[in-house]
Amino acid sequence: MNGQIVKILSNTYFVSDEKNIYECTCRGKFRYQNITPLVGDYVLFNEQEKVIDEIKPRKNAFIRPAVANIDQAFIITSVKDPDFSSNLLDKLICLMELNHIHPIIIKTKEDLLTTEEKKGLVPIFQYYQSLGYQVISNQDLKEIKKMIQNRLSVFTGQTGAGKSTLLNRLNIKLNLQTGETSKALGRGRHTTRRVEIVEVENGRVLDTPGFSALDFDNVEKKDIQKGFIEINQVKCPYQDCMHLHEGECKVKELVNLGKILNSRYLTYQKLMLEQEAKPCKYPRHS
Ligand SMILES: Nc1nc2c(ncn2[C@@H]2O[C@H](COP(=O)(O)OP(=O)(O)OP(=O)(O)O)[C@@H](O)[C@H]2O)c(=O)[nH]1
Ligand SMILES: [Mg+2]
Ligand SMILES: [Zn+2]
Repeated sequence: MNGQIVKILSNTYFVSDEKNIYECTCRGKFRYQNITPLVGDYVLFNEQEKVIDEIKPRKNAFIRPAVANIDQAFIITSVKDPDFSSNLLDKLICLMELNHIHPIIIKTKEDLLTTEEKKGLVPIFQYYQSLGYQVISNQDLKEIKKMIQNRLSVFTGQTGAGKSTLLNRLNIKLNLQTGETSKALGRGRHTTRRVEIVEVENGRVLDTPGFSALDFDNVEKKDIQKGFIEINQVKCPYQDCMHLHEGECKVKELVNLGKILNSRYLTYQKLMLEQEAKPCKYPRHS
């Protein structure tokens, strides 16, 4: 039978065929083949024996959190408590772009801002919109419900940003655990500890503990550019310009002119320099 893994608890794989959920085990062969089943995996399983026989090819896969086959990502971005972090937002957008997953920004906690503070953020979010990223408020439940239909979406973002809270509002039957931000940040860990697919309005959503340890390990320095779409399309005089130390650089010029958001360039620069500093994981033998 065909199904999808919706939750994993130690060695139990919860497989849904859209009607029922079966608590399955896995064939030992996966271990030898070095395959780790992930939440989101489409599988062939035996409903009598309750065992997964085969994992179908993946559209995409992440290591932390371990999820597969995502159609779209909602980056849950709090503007206060925890404070708005352009750095995290840009890293998450970059990671999604590199995996060919369309990111959508959902703002939370605008109710905690003064009118002045709110005004200050307007041009920033407008900039993201100008890049083609939709920006919606977590108050706009109708729009969000429309967007999650018939897809597998992931909710990601900082701990305490309000991912589980929003899911609970989208489906009042869910009753997912939510936490006080100060406690979550103080503990340095997420209220949501596991990845789980939940059903919302004909769509499926993955509640996650965020992509806190962002996975840039397997990303090549040159690829980071592709995650910053406005930077990637600039043609510099020097063809292989990394837009870092080069002299005549159009990107840096556009940043100085305010055409490229400075905070995004800073995140780009930081990521590139971090990649540069990393020891080569797979040294080449001559
Ligand atoms: N004022 C305000 N508080 C909110 C809003 N959204 C969420 N919260 C609160 O923020 C706190 C954290 O929310 P959670 O939903 O647990 O956050 P999370 O993103 O799931 O966090 P992790 O599971 O730790 O990754 C809770 O106390 C929520 O009530 C909002 O729009 N406004
Ligand atoms: Mg949560
Ligand atoms: Zn350049």
